[in-house]
Amino acid sequence: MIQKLTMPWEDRPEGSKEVVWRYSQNPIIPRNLLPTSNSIFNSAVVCFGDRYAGVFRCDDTNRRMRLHVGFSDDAVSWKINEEPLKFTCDDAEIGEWVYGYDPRVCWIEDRYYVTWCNGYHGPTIGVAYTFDFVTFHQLENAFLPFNRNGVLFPKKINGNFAMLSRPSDNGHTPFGDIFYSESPDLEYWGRHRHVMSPAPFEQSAWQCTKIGAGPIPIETPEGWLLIYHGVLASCNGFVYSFGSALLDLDQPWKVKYRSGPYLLSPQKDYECMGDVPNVTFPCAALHDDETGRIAIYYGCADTVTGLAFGYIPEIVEFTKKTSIV
Ligand code: BMA
Repeated sequence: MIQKLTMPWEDRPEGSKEVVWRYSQNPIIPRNLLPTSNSIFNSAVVCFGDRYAGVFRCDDTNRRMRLHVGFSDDAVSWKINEEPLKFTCDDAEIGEWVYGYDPRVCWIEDRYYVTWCNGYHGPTIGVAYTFDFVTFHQLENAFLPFNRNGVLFPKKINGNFAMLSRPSDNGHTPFGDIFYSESPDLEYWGRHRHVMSPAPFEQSAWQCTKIGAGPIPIETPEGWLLIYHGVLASCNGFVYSFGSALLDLDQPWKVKYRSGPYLLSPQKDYECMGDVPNVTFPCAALHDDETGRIAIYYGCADTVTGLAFGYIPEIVEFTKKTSIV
């Protein structure tokens, strides 16, 4: 999968010192794009041949959490299938749909893998693959419940598939560390390693309650660039911002640097008002190795989808310069 030069882009606004800045046309996907959608957010997009494809979290007007497939020529304007995504699965017990949300999509070797928060006696990490975004083959759930934010690495590490995840509870989880696991076959997972905990409140409060991996990590000379969300428990409820870390290339559970300040926090109306106020939740990024440009897709207030831009080398520098490790 080669990232295209036509990825979405808008220059940093004049006078802005932000490392990551918002698209002026946000939100790019309205909540009611589908006749049956209550909200479309926390979604994953990738390059797909000469266009783009994605797996979208579309909660319907029954407020059921569903996944839908979508396509786009410019990665900004999306056509999303009205019918929910249906996985094909050899094992009826695993394939039984309960709910699904917060998908990530990752190209590894010869196909796209989807991971998502899958309802199986509580939330856990569902795994499936597709070649064409039409047929999705569902595999075994990666972990025991309860778990969320399962994010694959785009290549094998030490000969194994590798995934970050965030063990949790069956509710709104007032805690949460990021862990790393490996698997030879995407079925049996082990070598679980601790990656990082929430930061001390006095040091970096936006990430002091829980943290979770966001988009697929990006390989840079300085390590795997991980954009992750962090949560502050404020007197008005949880506030979801996002920041960045650099993980060791060979041993990605070792955190080399981790940003103290956030890259982006809920500040715009569409991030602060919606079904769940004050949420910016990144699940995907497109990037271009030649220009260093990155376009980050993030859910806004659990209602709509936004886009933010930056330069990878600048985010790497920011992560190192402000690091709290
Ligand atoms: C998390 C997940 C996300 C959501 C966030 C804020 O636990 O459910 O999908 O964006 O809460 O509501």
